[in-house]
Amino acid sequence: MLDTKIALKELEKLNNAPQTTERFQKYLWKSWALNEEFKTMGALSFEEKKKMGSVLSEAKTTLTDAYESKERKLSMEGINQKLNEDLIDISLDGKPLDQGSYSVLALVRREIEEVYKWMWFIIDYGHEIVTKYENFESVNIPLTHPATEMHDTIYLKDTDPSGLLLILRTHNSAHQVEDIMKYGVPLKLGSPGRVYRFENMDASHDTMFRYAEWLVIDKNVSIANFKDTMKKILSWILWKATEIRMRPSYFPFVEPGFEIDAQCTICGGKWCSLCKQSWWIELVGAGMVHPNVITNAGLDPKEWSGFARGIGVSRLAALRYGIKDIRYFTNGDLRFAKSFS
Ligand code: FA5
Repeated sequence: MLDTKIALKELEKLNNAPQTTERFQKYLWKSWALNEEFKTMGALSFEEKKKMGSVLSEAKTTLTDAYESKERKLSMEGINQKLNEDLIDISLDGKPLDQGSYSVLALVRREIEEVYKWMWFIIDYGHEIVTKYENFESVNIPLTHPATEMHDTIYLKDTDPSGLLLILRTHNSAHQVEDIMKYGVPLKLGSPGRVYRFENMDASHDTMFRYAEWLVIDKNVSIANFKDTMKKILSWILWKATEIRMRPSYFPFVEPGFEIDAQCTICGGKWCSLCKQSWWIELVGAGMVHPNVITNAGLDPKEWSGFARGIGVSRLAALRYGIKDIRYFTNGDLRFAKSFS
């Protein structure tokens, strides 16, 4: 007869889960001694059968329970061993991930957008490809103006569906008429974005630079309104206290027109490539919106007036961070790009 104690001892010796299952199935279950014992019961009397049956059933239960608890134990041990092997020591320094960073220009643009929002301006980025008409004629720049000639403007080979020449916008003033018609009046509109010019490059001139346009159309808008908002914007974005000067200038789409310069915060006028020893850096072109632009937008210039300004964001960022050459912003040098985030 099967000795349960011997079978239990054998089970105890096994120390891996697959082997235990195999042994249990082959030896203790399918062809195990118990089965043989059950087979012999046919020849026994009723009383003997009853006795034997109860002994064998108890042995079967004991062995099955022992097997199941052994299997559970082994599988827990297996899991624990795996966990120990895969243990990650979180006290060790990890490998640093290579993190991206914002470019200086993106940081300054975001701040300009904050100022727009703070002053309740709608923001519309416009589009970098515009028709020659939008860029020039819609804002009262006659096609005979030198700015429309090839040396200032980058032309595309394509035309728009109506056959108008396409160019890369040279300023966001190109959207003034379209935006007045799109949003209606009164209007306070901010338009930041890249602009493109066919330029001789130097420390303060690039062929692509960041620009931000401000346009206000309302009744009775005055130069005082313009000056007040200009002061607030520059003191917010420039950080450093620096002298600002406003001087008369000419743009065909304003009357009168002004330019605003800031004192060079980098060299204080001694010498640097950005201001070229002139002390002043031109930052803004501006003026009171020309009646012809207001008429082009379908409004009566006797009723509606406004001011507009275009800020050179690349130069503004250079002054703010003391960068001597705006071409650093776009030359792809990661050491420069990463040093501002
Ligand atoms: C204009 O583009 C006008 N549209 C501004 C304006 C808007 C006038 C609304 C009146 C009413 P300007 O060409 O001066 O103006 O350019 C505006 C500013 O962009 C300049 O003051 C300067 O800060 C900057 N800027 C001009 N050319 C470059 C360049 N090549 N690279 C970097 N910044 C430039």
